[in-house]
Amino acid sequence: MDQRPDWRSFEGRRNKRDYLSRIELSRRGFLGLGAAVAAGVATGGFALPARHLRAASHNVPFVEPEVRVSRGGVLETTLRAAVAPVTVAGGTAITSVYEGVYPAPTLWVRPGDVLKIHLENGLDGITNLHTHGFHVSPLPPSDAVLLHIMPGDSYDFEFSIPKNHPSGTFWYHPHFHGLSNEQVFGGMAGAIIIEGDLDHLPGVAGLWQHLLVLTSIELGPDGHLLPPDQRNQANFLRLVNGQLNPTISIRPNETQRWRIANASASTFYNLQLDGHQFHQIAKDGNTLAQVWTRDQIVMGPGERVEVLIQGGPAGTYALRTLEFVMGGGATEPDVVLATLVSEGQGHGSRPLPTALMPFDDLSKATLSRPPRNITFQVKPNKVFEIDNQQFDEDRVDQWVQLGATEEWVINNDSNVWHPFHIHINDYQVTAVNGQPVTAHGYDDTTPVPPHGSITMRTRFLDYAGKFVYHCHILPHEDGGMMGIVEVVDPNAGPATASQAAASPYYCDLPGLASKADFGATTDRAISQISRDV
Ligand SMILES: [Cu+2]
Repeated sequence: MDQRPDWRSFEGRRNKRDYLSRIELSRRGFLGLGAAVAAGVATGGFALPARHLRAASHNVPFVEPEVRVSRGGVLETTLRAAVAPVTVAGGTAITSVYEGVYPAPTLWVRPGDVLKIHLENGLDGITNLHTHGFHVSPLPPSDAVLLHIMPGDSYDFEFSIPKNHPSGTFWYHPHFHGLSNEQVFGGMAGAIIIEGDLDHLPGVAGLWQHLLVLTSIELGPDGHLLPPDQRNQANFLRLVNGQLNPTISIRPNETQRWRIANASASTFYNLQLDGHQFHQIAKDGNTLAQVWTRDQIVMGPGERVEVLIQGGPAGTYALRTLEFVMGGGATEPDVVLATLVSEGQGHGSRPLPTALMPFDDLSKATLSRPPRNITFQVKPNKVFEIDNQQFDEDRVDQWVQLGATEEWVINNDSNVWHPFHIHINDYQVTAVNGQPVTAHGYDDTTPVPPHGSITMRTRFLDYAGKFVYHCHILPHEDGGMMGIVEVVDPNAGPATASQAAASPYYCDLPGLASKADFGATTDRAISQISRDV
């Protein structure tokens, strides 16, 4: 009954058959793997001279990950995490992936759907799963990143996506503290598309879409990840859907919608499409209030943007990431990510949308308490901290009352960029380095400048429980730059408190050191939980 993708989304010069052939193409790529693996092994595996290949690859047709679509309000699927030979940049890598593909399959759902994921851990390390950008429960079996899914075990996640959930581009990846970087860097990352309001807006509906999953990786001659101490960020292969510099085609004047996800573990991009502008319509799965046209877009790890591209005159254009100074002596290099070829019969140009979707402006909202200050710190010997503490899964760093409207100032007390990310509830950036800014919409991930700050406002709506906020450069996160927020429902009766106590999340309440922060109602709820523990 429920036929998705909604083919109306793919009207224009292509139709359902074209779309299916596109999936078929990626399937063929998958089926062709066997031969590629054999060849890779026979020739000693993978030997990618990074910079060399960057220039060498031409006319690689752009492919997109396999799509798994919900039917009748449910998407039930298995994600098996295991080390497998996969096609990366046209060669064979042997790395940790989901479902034997790099990047992972795209999950396509709608607001109100239930997403059921049977996660099998075929790795030799602990793993779990995070739905980045989802506003869903942080309690098991939902977006519970404090879960430990042991090697050989499996787990059935179930994400109930609210009916009023924003539509847009999201992604999933493992989140087990200490192994997040290795697993994501290896290739465990995939996109999630929530189809909804945005897809029906005039000027957006019916556009041909492309998904660009940006990842980076560094492989040794044997096709395995280089050991961490041998990696050099400047040499990472910067891939689009696992491909090195694929070719995307467009017609002159045609408008396409590109969903771009930075699913890399630690790479910043400074995107530019030569000869074109980005007409941005969404950020982090949130539709902007109006189209934001710009020449370059900086994207830290974890961020997503959706942009409209209007095909330029016939010709070839580079989608590149420009040099970006990370700080601390590190610089991201200028690399061509993909090539846009504008060719064929000119397309009747379509007007760009102007107004998109209003958002709930929190800049004048009444706050439930004084602002919180959170500070990212880098200490000697690669010790990464927030507020002078490394992550501890048994400690709650911020207690929040369910329904509260809060302002958080995220300070960066170091000389490198750190992308801030918080789970479950998105936020509105209201100031950068103390200077007020007018937001275009909500974020879930925002780069915090070196020795600077961002100020954001957020509402802790709908879901009580523990979740995390952290730097999304995953080596920093694994190094300790993460904290736990616990949202407590002040109206939770004894039954709820007792359920909470039965959850492993509540079995180890920390000392109530920051108790002074709480209002009386929150105190009461905490004391109920404590008694049950
Ligand atoms: Cu960081």
